[in-house]
Amino acid sequence: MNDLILHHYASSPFSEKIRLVLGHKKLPWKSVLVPPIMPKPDVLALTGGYRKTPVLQVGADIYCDTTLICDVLEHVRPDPTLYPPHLKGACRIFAQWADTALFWAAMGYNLQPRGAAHVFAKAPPEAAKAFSDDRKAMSGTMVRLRPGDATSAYRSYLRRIANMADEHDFLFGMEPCVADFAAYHGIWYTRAQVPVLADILNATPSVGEWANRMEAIGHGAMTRLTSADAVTIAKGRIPRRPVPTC
Ligand SMILES: N[C@@H](CCC(=O)N[C@@H](CS)C(=O)NCC(=O)O)C(=O)O
Repeated sequence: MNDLILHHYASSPFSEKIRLVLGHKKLPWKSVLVPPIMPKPDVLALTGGYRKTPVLQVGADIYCDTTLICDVLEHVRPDPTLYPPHLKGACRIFAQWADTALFWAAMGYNLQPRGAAHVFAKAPPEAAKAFSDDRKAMSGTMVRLRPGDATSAYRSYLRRIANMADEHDFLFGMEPCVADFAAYHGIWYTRAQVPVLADILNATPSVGEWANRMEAIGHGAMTRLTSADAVTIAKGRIPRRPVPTC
């Protein structure tokens, strides 16, 4: 089995989703830190143009998008499962909602001016502008929620998650499934990256307790690798043949 190589950066919420899945499945992994903004020559060389984060590399195979990466990791180590049989449909549909509606509400709230000022407080002044320009260029015509709308939506979504966390340790039962990992990462950003805005969580204590349980899963056994070494590994391996999925 080739090593699992995650191309990611520390403050990336979708990367946190996968770091925790790796920890939950007790899969050892190699960490390649990538730039949060363009240019990303090694990432693009591996992916053929996809620039988002994270990306999973297994030998010469490159997997883009965390929904696919979760499936790959489930295939590599089925136990503990991300998709309990009786919840297979519900947890995937919930995860899709969490990775989109919940994520964009959370990030619209997290990166309102006070949050962005906190994130870039220790960076040179041009860093905030470079980040904002990069994301505008990446998003094209996508309409982002205004901070006030994002705050209302986030608050309401947190109440819905609290309804679930009030009932059991994790959202769908006593063990985490893909729904928990997808719901957690935007909330992780609030707690870990913009603690100045974390008071929004005070109204839903069970969400904080659930988030503590998610955080406790940890990232498992990780060792570092340079992106140049990752490219060399990809060059030296033969890609697997695609397998049909259903
Ligand atoms: N649908 C994608 C979304 C990934 C995503 O939007 N990641 C953010 C970082 S958390 C990103 O790519 N930002 C731009 C970048 O890193 O270049 C997935 O599930 O992997």
